[in-house]
Amino acid sequence: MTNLYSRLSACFPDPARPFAHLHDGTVVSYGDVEARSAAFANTLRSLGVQVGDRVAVQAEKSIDMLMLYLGSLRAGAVFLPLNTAYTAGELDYFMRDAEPALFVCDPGALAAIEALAKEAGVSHVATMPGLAEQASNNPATFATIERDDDDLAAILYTSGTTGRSKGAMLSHDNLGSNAFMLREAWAFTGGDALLHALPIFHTHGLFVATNTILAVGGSMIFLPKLDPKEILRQLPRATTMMGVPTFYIRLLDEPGFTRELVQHIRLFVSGSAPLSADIHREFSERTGHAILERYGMTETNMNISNPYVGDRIAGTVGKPLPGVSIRIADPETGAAMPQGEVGVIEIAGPNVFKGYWRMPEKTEAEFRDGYFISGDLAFEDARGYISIVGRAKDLIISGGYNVYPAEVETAIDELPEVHESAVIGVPHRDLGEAPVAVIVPRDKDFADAEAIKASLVDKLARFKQPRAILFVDALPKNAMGKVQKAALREEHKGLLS
Ligand code: MCA
Ligand code: AMP
Repeated sequence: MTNLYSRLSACFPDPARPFAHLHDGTVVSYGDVEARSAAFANTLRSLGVQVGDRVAVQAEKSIDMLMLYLGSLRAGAVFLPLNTAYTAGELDYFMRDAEPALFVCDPGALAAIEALAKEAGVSHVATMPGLAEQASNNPATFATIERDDDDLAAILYTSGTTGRSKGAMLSHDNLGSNAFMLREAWAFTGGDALLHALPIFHTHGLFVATNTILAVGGSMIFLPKLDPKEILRQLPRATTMMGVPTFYIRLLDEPGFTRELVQHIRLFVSGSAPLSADIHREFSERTGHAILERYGMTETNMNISNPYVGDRIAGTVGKPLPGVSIRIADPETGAAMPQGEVGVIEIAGPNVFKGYWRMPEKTEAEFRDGYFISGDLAFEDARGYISIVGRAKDLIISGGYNVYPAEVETAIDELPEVHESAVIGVPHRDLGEAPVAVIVPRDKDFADAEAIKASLVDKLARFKQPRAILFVDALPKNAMGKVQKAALREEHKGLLS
């Protein structure tokens, strides 16, 4: 039994038990999960989606989208969720690269997506509500297709240092092994009610939160997005919550976020970006709860975590999770670093992905001795706790979304007004860090930041667009001609605070 859905559904409780409490008061039961996911699997079949075909989805968060995810697993298809912020130009790339058999979008985007799909050779486009309606007319039973451990369950795109996005191929066992391990590590039970305000097109909201709840037959309070006031209203019904650091920063800004409100909560989890030790402490002083910080990646799911029982140490991501092998390696040679010294985190285990979609050379380049090279720099202390101190990769994480400077620089450098540019991450209280562009214009008198911003609107998702644009005569470079980003980061570190 290796189809992820079969493994999860073996843990489902009585069909009458709730799986999701929706914003409008609707309760989705485990019986509904079984029936709706079957109906979506039948719908995929009726549209000609075959085992191994990609089902791409760019749609607002909804329970139907989750049921489509489960239906896709059951039909043996490969689920491919896409950030709702992606622009047409970005989607064009994903369509051509992934060649989905079906692209599912929001109704408002249908005309634009159909035009793109035609160009890219994608034969079927449907809207999420349209697909849901078709599902309502399809049988509510489906014999889940048997899959092997290594067969693909999902592809999630992650940007790359060279600017081209790579599709991380995740197998049924990559996702299954991680979900079943996490339920033990974080002591999830069928009595848990998880406050879910994360997007469901990324690992955190789709796999870490949802699969773990399904693996214990627990329930979710399923919210469309992060709305701190709504979180305050819903917290009394929850037992646990997962979020990126921005979630906790915004909750701390709410005067109504008090110790009394959360005294019954058993666990707050943070990940996807560094949680500052200050926020960890402030949260603990306000609520009495030590946030459990953990470390993961799209390519590997969850790797390292502070303990459920034991000290959760601010500024650390904890210890390797069960079954996950971590080494802190010399970035050049791969040799293990002595304790206390900084090296690159390398990861092996059943959680590690099957490679990048149709990029065997890139895949090979990112593995060493069977370990995936994360690009995150860290050290281990005498107690075995790991602290992440930086990144060997040029990556900015804004509110939990990854922004690769190379991609933004390419878009900026294409503009006729620009000679060259450097994009850096600058500290931002709410988002952790945010992109800032430092531009050398062709005409030294050009300094129209708004014009540059306007030119990027259609090219880059909003979260990738620079929060500030600076004009300079020249970029600082080393003897090799490489831009000294560290110097730029230091110079502009106070810009957004
Ligand atoms: C929205 N905007 C952003 C971001 N989100 N800009 C920069 N960074 C962002 N993360 C834009 C909006 O388009 C809007 O643009 C403007 O900022 C203000 O929006 P706001 O209302 O503040 O946004 P929001 O809706 O409140 O969203 C902020 C958010 C959200 C709650 C932090 O981005 C979020 O839910 N992030 C979670 C991401 C996540 O799940 N990451 C997990 C990746 P305008 O001004 O034009 O209107 S998985 C992962 O990393 C690994 C595997 C792991 O370890 O988990
Ligand atoms: P993604 O590609 O979206 O999966 O993002 C993965 C990256 O997020 C990692 O390589 C880290 O740089 C970062 N990340 C995730 N969790 C943490 C954390 N707890 N602390 C610091 N960085 C993190």
